Amino acid sequence: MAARQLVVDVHTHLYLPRYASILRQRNTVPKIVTRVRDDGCKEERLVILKDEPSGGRPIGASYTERNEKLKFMKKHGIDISIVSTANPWLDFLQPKEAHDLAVKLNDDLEEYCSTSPTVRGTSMKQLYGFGLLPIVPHVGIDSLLETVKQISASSHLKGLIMGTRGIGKGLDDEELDPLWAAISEAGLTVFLHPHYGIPQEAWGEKDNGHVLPLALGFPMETTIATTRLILSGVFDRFPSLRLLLAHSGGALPQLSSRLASCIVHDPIVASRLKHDARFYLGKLYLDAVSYGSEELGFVSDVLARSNRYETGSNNVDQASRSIGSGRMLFGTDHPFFPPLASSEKWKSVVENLDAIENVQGWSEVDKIGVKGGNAISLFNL
Ligand code: 5CU
Repeated sequence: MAARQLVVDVHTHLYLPRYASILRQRNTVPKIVTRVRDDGCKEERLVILKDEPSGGRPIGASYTERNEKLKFMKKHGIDISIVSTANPWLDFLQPKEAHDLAVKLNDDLEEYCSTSPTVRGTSMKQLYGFGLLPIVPHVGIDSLLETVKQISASSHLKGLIMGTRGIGKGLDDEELDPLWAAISEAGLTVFLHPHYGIPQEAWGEKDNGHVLPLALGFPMETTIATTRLILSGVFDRFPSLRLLLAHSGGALPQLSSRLASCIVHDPIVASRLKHDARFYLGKLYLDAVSYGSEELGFVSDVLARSNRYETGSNNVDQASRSIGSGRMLFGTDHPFFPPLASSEKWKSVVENLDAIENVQGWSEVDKIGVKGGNAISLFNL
């Protein structure tokens, strides 16, 4: 029972030293550049997004050093982190380079996690990881399957992080079916995470800094990629596929009934799917990185309602609400969104924990689940 009350962060990133050193050698995005500040000191800056404002943002040890991750966890009362390489993963590499680097980074990550301290009073490690696949255009499926095998043989890697581009045609590409089969069979969880947002023209000409691509572009990318997966019938072909969506699934929960209605009115798509679109939402896992209790409550109700499409029951009562919250997992997005001023705790973390605490209608058990118990079960820690 004590283990159920641990806090587990499922959305927390890093750049392993091997990866950071590759970014330092690059002249094009993604890259790490060194510049001399006005005070004469040198600083490294990370440039990963297209049109990144003001030449990138400072990148410090929090991105690369394990000790910094552990210090951050301690400061915020986080017992376990399931760390993942931050975007853009291996997207900028050719297939052979991507494959070789994925294998090395997966070994590095296994080492990073397996040699981490244990959680006091348990045999669990403080760090587990999501591995990487060389999922880049024109990569052979064998290369992907080989890496799935490597990840599943690495006892501290509990899944893999993936962007939305697939091998060039997105994740609804049928050529990826053997990959979904292998991932499902291995019982690994796919952490689906955005990087590209939506086309820049949507943001207009005003200088809004990084706000629109991050607040809206990222979640819309996840929304679109997941919707395409649903429409392609992937969840009918691979019903045990476990997908964890970043940023609470973006706009998908809000749009799911509209999606269902559009499908019903489109016979070609409707005939392709075995279930109402809302059924598939109940098969997803969502991180709880949405910074507000109302949003978390809404999302868990939407997930709970999916149960109706499975059982035929019309109730959104406490039991089915727990089914909804049971698919949501605390995350921080560390080391992104550092505090603007040096403060004790990171606002982004405090807000996400407070949001969980204050959801109307979640029982104490539901909250303990979202903070850590759900992750312990999902990843069999
Ligand atoms: O602030 C950002 O750019 C990001 C990013 O690139 N990736 C991420 O996971 N969170 C924030």
